[in-house]
Amino acid sequence: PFLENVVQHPDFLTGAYDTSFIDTKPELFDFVQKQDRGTKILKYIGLTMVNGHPGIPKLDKKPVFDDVRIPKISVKQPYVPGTRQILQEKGVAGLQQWIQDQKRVLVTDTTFRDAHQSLLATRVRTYDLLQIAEETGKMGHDLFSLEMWGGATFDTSMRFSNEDPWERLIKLRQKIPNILFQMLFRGANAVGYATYPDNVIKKFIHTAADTGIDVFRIFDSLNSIDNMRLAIETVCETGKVAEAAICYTGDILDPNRSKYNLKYYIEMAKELEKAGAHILAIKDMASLLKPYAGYQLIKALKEEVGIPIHLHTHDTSGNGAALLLKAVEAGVDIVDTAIGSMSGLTSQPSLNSLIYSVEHEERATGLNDRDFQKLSDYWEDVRQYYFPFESGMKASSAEIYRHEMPGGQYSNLQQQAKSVGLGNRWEEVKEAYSTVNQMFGDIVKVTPSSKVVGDMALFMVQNNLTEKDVFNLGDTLDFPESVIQMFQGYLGQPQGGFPEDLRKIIVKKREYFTRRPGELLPHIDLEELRGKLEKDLSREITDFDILSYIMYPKVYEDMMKKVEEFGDLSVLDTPTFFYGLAVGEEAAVSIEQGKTLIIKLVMIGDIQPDGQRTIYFEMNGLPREIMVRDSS
Ligand code: 3PY
Ligand code: ZN
Repeated sequence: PFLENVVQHPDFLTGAYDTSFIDTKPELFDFVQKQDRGTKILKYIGLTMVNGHPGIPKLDKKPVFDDVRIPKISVKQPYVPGTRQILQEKGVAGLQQWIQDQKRVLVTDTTFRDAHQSLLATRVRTYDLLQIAEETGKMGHDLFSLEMWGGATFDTSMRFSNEDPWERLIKLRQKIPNILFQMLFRGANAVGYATYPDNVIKKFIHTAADTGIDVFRIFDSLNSIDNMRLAIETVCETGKVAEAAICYTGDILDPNRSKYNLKYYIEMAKELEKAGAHILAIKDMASLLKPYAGYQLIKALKEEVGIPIHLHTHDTSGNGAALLLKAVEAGVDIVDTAIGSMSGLTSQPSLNSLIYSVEHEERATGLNDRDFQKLSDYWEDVRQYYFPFESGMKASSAEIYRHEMPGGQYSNLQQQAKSVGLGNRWEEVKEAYSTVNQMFGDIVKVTPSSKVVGDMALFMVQNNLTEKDVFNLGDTLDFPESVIQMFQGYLGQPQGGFPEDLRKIIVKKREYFTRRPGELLPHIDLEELRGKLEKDLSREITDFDILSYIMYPKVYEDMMKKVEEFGDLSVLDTPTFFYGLAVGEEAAVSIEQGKTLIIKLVMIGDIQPDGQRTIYFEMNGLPREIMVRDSS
């Protein structure tokens, strides 16, 4: 390694050295860590070559991808001040006033969060977000916000990408200083699937606000306002924007489905305004809000509440663009859309198409279609890398009105079904999803309640159970833990409560309660936890670590083990991360500012009797061999 350092030193390469070369260059002895990082990365690439990436069927050959088109803009081009500066300069009330003063319809771009959560099982990596971040900031300065965090991204970045979600936030913030950053926050469930103690909710919001989140879209998976109040109040304390959501389910136009009617939503909206919300979101997570229903709902809300209205929908039904138009006519203030090539189907309707659909009209977006086309070109290219995570859905589907599965859940549940061997029974899983909803009393389905419905649907299909079987055999069935807990009251209460007969069958002898679950959970002593983690992991533990650990203890620990084993994998380009290298191919891996490893795969050795293979690489021109276990 010492010799490696010498021959690679810039002064050595240019000949600018004399006899004091070694004495004056202590960095030449700095090889232990450097070699270590390189070795870890080689080991990861070797394992990926031999065994494939977890969750991706092993391919014979690395796929060939088109070059990525990155829009050419000058690094000197300044960032035009945007909504973030309005919030910083005028505060929340000033921002609210500014929104109300706009004639144009304002636009949120969800590409960095919900679009890939909905299309690609939430797998888009920080690398690909960072590569387009500066361009997005510079070209997208007229956007209202970028939804770029929260929802499932927090879990999946650690679970599947080995990435710290907080680092993603910090790095994106550095590159996009001018547009409001928006996150999806699951109320008392934060960014997890369970209810967390009140002190954790407060700590999470304060930390996220300090780290760069400006707009918190807060919802509750059963539309329980009691579960949302603390989050709304805490966001208000931070000086950031509390956007409270009504989750839309059912059909306000259908006289036979009166549980969630117009009156229900208007009352909920008024209560959220009273609770301190600065913006009201209509969260149509499953693409159920039909265009004319949307018009009626927004018209009524504009009359009944004084805060701006932000519409979130998915395009699963194919009626998304029509809904947006009707919403614009009804006076909606802000709408969610995704960049063209990441839009449609289970994702949001297309931002690029919206620009044209209201162009030359009074409420035109003011966004530059050419710039957004360039951003769309980038995502079209990058999306190819993630092909194993595509849902296979080829066209919009009106069956969504029947199964009511949220867009963000569709591709994720499909992956979950595959992982338990139900890939070829996906049709049955969707059908069961709808049956379970009715069994549960027709509830709002959005994370985490939607995950519970999904878990129950998988459970029924896996065990070949009908609705009748569940009632007849209930006493003998071990229901999934998430289902038991929801019926115990751990997510709060749905409109009208849970059906009593099913509760008895599911909860059995366990206790259940109907109070706000957050009230019952003891606070977590964060400093005690910090001490414990510092001891266990022998390193300094930040607030980020503590919060990640509380949300996902096992996922966090597994991520830390992988970081220990492979180092920081966020530095790898996505094709290398998922598919390794082709023989003879080179990857330039920038491990830190000014330090790049050039890694070339030379050959994969034959499998040995002990199951090991030797992988022959070159790293910065020097041969390196790595032994990895072939698990085939
Ligand atoms: C999430 O909570 O992740 C969602 O996207 C809900 O729609
Ligand atoms: Zn959504």
